[in-house]
Amino acid sequence: MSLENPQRYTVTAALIYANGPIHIGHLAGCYLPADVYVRYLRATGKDVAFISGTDEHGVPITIKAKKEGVTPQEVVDKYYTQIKKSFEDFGISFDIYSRTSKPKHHEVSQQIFKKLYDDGNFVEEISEQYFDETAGQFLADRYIVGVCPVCGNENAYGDQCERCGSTLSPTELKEPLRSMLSGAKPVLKPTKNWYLPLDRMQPGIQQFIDGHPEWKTNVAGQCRSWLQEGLRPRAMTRDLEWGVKVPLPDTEGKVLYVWFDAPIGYITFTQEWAEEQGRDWELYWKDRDTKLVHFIGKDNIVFHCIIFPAMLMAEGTYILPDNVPANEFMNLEGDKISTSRNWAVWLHEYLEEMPGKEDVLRYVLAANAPETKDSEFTWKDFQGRNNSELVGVFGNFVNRAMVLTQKFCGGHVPTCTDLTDVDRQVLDELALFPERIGGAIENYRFREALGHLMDLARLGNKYLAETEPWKVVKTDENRAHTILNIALQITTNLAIVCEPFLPFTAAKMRDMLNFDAIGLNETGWINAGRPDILATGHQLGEPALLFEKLEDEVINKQIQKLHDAKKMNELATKAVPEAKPEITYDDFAKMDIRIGTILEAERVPKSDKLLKLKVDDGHGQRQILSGIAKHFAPEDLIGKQVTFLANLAPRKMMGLESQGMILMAEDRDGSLALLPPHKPVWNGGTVS
Ligand code: B3M
Ligand code: ZN
Repeated sequence: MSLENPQRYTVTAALIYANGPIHIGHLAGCYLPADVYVRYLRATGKDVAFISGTDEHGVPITIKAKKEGVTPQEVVDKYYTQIKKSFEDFGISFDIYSRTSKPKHHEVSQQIFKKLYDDGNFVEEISEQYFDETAGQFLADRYIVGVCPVCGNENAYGDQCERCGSTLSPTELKEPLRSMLSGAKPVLKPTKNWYLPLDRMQPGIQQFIDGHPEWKTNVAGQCRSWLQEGLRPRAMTRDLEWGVKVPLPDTEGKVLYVWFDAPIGYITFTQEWAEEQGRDWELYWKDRDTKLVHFIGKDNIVFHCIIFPAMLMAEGTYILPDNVPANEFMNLEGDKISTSRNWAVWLHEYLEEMPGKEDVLRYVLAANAPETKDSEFTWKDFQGRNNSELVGVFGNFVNRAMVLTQKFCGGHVPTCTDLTDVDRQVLDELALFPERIGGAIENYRFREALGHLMDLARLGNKYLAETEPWKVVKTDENRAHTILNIALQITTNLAIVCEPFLPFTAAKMRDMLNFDAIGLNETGWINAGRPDILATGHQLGEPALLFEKLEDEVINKQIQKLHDAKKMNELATKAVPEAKPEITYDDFAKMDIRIGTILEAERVPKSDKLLKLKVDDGHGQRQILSGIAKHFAPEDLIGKQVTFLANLAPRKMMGLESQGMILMAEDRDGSLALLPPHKPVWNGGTVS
């Protein structure tokens, strides 16, 4: 069962591998909902530790390093810095953002491993693992390449075939096997590792999961199917160089399994933060009244719902997660987000190209969050939501309330007298919103919460449209003042309850409403719902525009950019053509290759491919037909020196004779380039 009304929270967001930048899928799946949740908790006065950082161990890091020809440490240093900055700039309000390569983390992970070991929680087992004798090391699954038993792909990895998507283990791969490190054939060699006997621990884990019927169905479903299949022992150590060293004698070349040390990162970072803050970290991990919540993407469910809790249970002194509200995936413009195919909207690029629009992205991602099933981001939807919802509804209401007050009341909160039925109805409605929004957030229904938030802005718009203070002011000033007072109270409420979702906008609104003067800050949720937060006479700040319309041009540029990136990526993977069979010098010498100058060029009528060229070949002019009309405008060719094959037998095309062939280089994208000599030479000059 979930804790009733806890006052202390430890909220974690997945430790992403420090091997690449953050994209919108990461935000929508994990970091944004976590941040909304935490901001809401803080606003309601709860004690929260919001913990995250980068996962800097594991094979994904070493693979990236190998690809880029740098050390793993260089990879993680680069991406840690970049990722941390993007999160900060986007307003993800971690209390600490640390990294698992820190010595402190190695110590904490080793301590916990040692305790589990000393208490007899591991099973030692010798197994046969693939070893690369040339490189002198055991091979991680990813480093073994062989033939896929399912589809026959000759380049399947030991953990997965990328052609057919099958999940594999290295021993399932068919011959010939090779090591990605040296190309050598791996051999099986016995090695000792320490296993967490999840099979024996299953009853306890089952009880823990059964105790949480309130978990999201996508999460509960995955847990159920793992348990139904029956848990198997899992090795908590690996034969690798990069990682946290195993704290036992004679374990040279062994490190902790990355999924053992990474979640312990949450604990290490809490300790780090608590030390900085002069707090007691144990309250956040060992006090039964603390609620522990892990935000993750769906690919990490088993690790957070089964394996990490099993580790904590074995350790014995820790609390277990109260909830793991994992999201599904977000797709982009009809296709899966893919780092390797560069099909993504990268956060650091968005922040640079759309300055000041952090909240627009926060809004659109939250509105489309993949809470129960995969969802979709498109730039057109982004534009539509910005223009019709943020500008048209939210911004419009706030702006009208502010500008009208400026105009009719000199920027002071006017007096509220004699409420009408319409006023009372609106205020009664208003009072319900904070709980509606907060309740949805507490239950991890962020889309719903955002919907309520917009309904509050709609309520404000409707109220102004019905009461028309700009007309009423001409005949009944007191009445107009009452209406504006109420509109301002709604605006003030919006400023408070929008903060978890739209923190940048909320800050602007706090300035506009001059919250400082009344001691209201972002933790003022307790006031939300009240119709009298702003006292009569309170001086407002300057109205500012909260959102601006997005033109087609801006959006089309983003769409084009995506498609360009995809194309570049496809080209980068296009192979250089295979070599042709060998020839002799005599074969080569038969060709009479020469330099000439193009004197005339024109399209051949009725042909979209052919150009008719007149070439000065030193002896006179010759006519050459060339299939390059799609690549060059005729006028651009005139006067250019080119290389041509002079002794090609004449051919007829479209009724015209061609005497020779212009030589061209083909670029990766299929475009053509002429081959002029590097300095002008005489026409008829030979090439050999
Ligand atoms: N680094 C996997 C990932 O980046 C892994 C998460 C660890 S959370 C403790 O998706
Ligand atoms: Zn396959």
